[in-house]
Amino acid sequence: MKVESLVTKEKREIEARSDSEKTIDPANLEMFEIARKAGVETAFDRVVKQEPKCPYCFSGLSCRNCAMGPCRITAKADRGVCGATGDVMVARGLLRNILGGAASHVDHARHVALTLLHAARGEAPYQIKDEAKLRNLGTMLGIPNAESMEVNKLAEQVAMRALEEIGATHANGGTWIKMHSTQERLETWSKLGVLPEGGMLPILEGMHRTSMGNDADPVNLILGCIKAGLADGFYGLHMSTDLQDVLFGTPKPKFSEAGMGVLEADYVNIACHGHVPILSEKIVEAAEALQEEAKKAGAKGINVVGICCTGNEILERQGIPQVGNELNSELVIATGALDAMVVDYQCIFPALVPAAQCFHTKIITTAPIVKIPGAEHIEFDEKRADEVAKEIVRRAIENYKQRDPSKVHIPKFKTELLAGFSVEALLEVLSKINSEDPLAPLVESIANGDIKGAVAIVGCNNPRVPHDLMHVELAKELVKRDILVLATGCAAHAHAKAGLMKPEGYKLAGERLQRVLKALGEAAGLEALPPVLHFGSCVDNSRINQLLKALAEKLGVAIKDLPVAASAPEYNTEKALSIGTWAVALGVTTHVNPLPRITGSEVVTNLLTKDAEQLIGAKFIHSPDPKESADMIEEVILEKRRKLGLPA
Ligand code: SF4
Ligand code: MSK
Repeated sequence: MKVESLVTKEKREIEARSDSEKTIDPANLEMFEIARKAGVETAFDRVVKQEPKCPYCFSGLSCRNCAMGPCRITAKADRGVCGATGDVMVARGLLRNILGGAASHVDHARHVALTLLHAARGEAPYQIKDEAKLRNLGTMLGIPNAESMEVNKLAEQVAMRALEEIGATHANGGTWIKMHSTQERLETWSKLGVLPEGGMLPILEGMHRTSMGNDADPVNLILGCIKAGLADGFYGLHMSTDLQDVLFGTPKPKFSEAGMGVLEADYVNIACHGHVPILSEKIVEAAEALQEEAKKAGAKGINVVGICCTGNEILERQGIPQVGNELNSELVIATGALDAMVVDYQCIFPALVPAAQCFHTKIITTAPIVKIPGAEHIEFDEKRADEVAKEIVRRAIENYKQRDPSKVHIPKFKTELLAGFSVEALLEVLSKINSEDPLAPLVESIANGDIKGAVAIVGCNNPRVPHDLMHVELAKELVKRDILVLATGCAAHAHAKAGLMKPEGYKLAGERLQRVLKALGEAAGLEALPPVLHFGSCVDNSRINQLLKALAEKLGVAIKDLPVAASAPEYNTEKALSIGTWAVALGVTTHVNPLPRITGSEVVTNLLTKDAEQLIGAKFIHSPDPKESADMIEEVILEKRRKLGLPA
């Protein structure tokens, strides 16, 4: 379809959407009217005001990388002022987006590594919660005596190695990528020249090569995208998960609840929003310690709830209930029951502040790189973590007294969920069926077709797409076809709210998958395992690669040959693009929606949606429709099964 037609079609669809077509979350639906009456404008309103979209930006055919521009490709101009073609603009724009995503995750990992370092040196009030994981990491990193060294000494060395590998400037591929990759992948990346040196260099190099007067080869720029995606996957996602598990514990399955109904009318409600558990874990502890102070202020206690990925982090380790994902974040404020929203970094809408100004809610920013005019800033310093967390919780308690009960409206909707599926936890469940060889039952079910394949549904919400609809309908379509779904990020919130993460949800699966879920669930002392397994936050996509690597090595095949796929069906962030690129680099075909800004270049579109398969064994696919997306994904899985000689 021509760009102009795509732009017009999207304009028509977005402008015509009634409230009930904007979201499938009943709590959001209930809150729309209340928010409007209170004067709260949300992303659902603003997305309409952005229509129609600029067709040049929509298709990637624009550039503002230097002051000779901004430039765009038009009927009379087939090059920018410097001579950059449309293909270059598209490839360069995509790479810059991926660099933004990779930088976010690598900086997140750097923050966790520094916290581990301070904790190990006794300078920050955190303890090592998973010593076995630390020792295992130390061994994989080749640190001598990692098995017996004093725990804090080892933690210091692991943290230093992490920081060195993030900052590596010349060694080709550090240990972090090697310890989490199969030999086949390392060789493929090496041959393509995309093995990252470390976490930061591909980002630095990427910014350099995309500035005016540098890389003008779209193919070479796409290789830069893969390199940046790999830097993200291993020095962002994997490193964050590894070190967070060491500091806060490796998740184990636990029940909790999701939906706006987790807010409590008589309690001090504090929502943690953002991405790192470094602060939110401390907020949970401080809230526990200050319950009495809240009672003195007239509340029944303190209720901490989670939003987005920091929510997923405290859910998977502490069982904290989830009030919503990204497109719930503004409407949660309109309940009038939120006393503080504490944010760290990433996915924090600046519009939270004007929304909060219509109520008594305090938006508390904490990161030196995330300040919003009108928010209260209480700078977090991990060395003073307990003190700062208590100060924040006390601010929420004080603010409870400002709450206007006549403005409180909490939707009743909430649903049970089971979260905390780390690979270690999954193996523990599987070992109840086969203690000698825990992966064997999983491999057997995949081989005989009881599990036809597995799909990771991940990523954000995007008001250009009806909220949660693609996440939920795609998952339902897949599990019905005996395809197991693993979910992270805001996708996981959507699945939880739709009941796909509670044991009874297994009834939504196809008959053969139902049998497996029941057998595994019973082994774990449950009615069944849910058909969508909660694998954590966005950085925890690393856990999915950990599982793929284990399965590939067990079966003696490459990851690219496994009957698996991934989907980010409502993505919006640059991080989702870099994670998607990493997934394709791993050999996992990845569905994305909405369309990335690449349609202006046939060269780039063909590379990513066709030629990538030859180069790397996987590609990007796109469809805006859940049923059609499931058909495309199922076809990818069936093709892999055919190649492996497995029954369909
Ligand atoms: Fe225009 Fe080239 Fe400058 Fe981009 S880098 S704004 S295409 S002159
Ligand atoms: S929080 S990156 S909106 S998933 Fe990880 Fe949600 Fe996407 Fe942020």
